[in-house]
Amino acid sequence: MYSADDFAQAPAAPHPDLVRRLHEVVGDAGLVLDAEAQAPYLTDWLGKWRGRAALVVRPRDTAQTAAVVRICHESHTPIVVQGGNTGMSGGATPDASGAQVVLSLSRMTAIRAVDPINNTLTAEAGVLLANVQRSALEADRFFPLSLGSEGSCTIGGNLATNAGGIAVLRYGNTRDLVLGIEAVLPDGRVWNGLRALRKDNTGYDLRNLFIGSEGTLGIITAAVLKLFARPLGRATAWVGAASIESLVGLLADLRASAGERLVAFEMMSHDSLALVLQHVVDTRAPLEGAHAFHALVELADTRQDGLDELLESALGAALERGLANDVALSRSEAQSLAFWKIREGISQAQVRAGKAIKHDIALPISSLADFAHRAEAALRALRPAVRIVNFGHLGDGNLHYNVLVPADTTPAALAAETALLNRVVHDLVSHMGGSISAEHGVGQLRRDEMHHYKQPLELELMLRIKQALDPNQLMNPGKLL
Ligand code: FAD
Ligand code: 2HG
Ligand code: ZN
Repeated sequence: MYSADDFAQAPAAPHPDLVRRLHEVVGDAGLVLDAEAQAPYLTDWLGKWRGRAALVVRPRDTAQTAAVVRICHESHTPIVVQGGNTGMSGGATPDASGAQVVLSLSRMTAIRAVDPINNTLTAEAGVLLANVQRSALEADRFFPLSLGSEGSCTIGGNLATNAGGIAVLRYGNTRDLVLGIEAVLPDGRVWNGLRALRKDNTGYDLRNLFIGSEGTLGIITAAVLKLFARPLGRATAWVGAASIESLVGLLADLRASAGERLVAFEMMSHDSLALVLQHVVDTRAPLEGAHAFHALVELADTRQDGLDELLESALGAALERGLANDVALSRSEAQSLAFWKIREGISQAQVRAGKAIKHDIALPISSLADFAHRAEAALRALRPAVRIVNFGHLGDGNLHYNVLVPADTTPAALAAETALLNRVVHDLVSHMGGSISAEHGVGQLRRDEMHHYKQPLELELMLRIKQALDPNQLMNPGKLL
């Protein structure tokens, strides 16, 4: 993480020969040289990381991307790939050297094909996730990946981070939603793996190497995505509960009674809800009274019949068993949207309330309550007044167990506090068999911790793969490994 002092304001001076050669490939429209125009590419959406770039290149298609990468390969110029720049781990921000080229996929926005019989859609990497969803709906199909950032993140970024989101318990992570990819390798060759097959056992799964590799092995330029039946019925409810244990019990009951129709089970603590109500306009508490924890639950099906009744009777049983203390069933689309606005407002509320030390952890669902108790006890032993913002995708075992510190905390104090609290939370996660990065990736944020929490053998194998694909270390250096 750079401090403001490390960040020189003057733009880097790229080698004129590099500029000339790249200009020959992408033209005026594909080069961003001006310091002001470059600025948004040089920091992340939180302003947490800042860097400089030799220049920003925006190729229009795969051929241009390949030509740009070839030039960078020949001139030993490192590349930072960028999609929508909504990542949470600093993976898309260049370093402070000014030697790196930022390669933005933002002009590669074509939907190449939609095949409703094969249930597939082929999109270029720069297509916004919301546009992939829309194109699927236009073909009377459904693409289920859904994140708070879906209006700004790209499908290439989703693939590169193996993004999760709110429907993982039903449809899986991004990795589970892809059949094939096209990628430009670090030497500029194009691998066409755009197969639209649900069965293909012809050796190592190269596609899955690139998915989740955060721009360190190559550039994903297009993908064949899986489509699903379009859900026409939805039932949404807000649940107040006394504990995470109760919500985990409710989740198990709903999975048993609703099966595949349970598509989302999101959790937030009382403090997370309070933060949204205080900082996000047009939000109000869905339930009267104070509840220690809340869940936003959604069922969906290709037909509406019986869905409301199913949710109502399952939640009625939960109230009787004490798994829920109060319930609000959504009676309209507007009410469902109001519930989701609260859930999706937590990131924004944290930004407005201070600085968040973020933890994006995964554990077996059965361990989540125990983890939350132990983590809180350990944090409070060090910092009795600590502000914990505990929320996340309970349905798939992923908590955003964040800690808020005041906005005026100095960078040095924040760095020290982050190191201390990360160690407390991540040691516990590791001890309990969990992951320190469930869905946001490693980037710069977790890179140094990888040595502590990843098995040496796993790290060694990852380094060997990196060496095999990118021997000159030109793809996103300083990230992930
Ligand atoms: P970027 O931020 O541009 O890049 C992310 C990483 O991928 C970088 O390492 C970059 O180098 C690499 N990369 C980007 N494109 C390519 C490519 N074409 N080829 C190779 N490498 C590439 N994430 C979740 O998982 N779940 C959530 O619920 C979620 N909610 C969010 C809510 C908000 C409000 C915000 C701001 C973010 C949220 N995120 C969430 C994080 C973020 O949106 C995801 O990580 C997303 O997948 C990043 O996509 P992007 O296009 O913005 O990628
Ligand atoms: C979410 O689930 C995102 O809302 C963001 O993954 C989490 O702000 C965060 O820490
Ligand atoms: Zn999340």
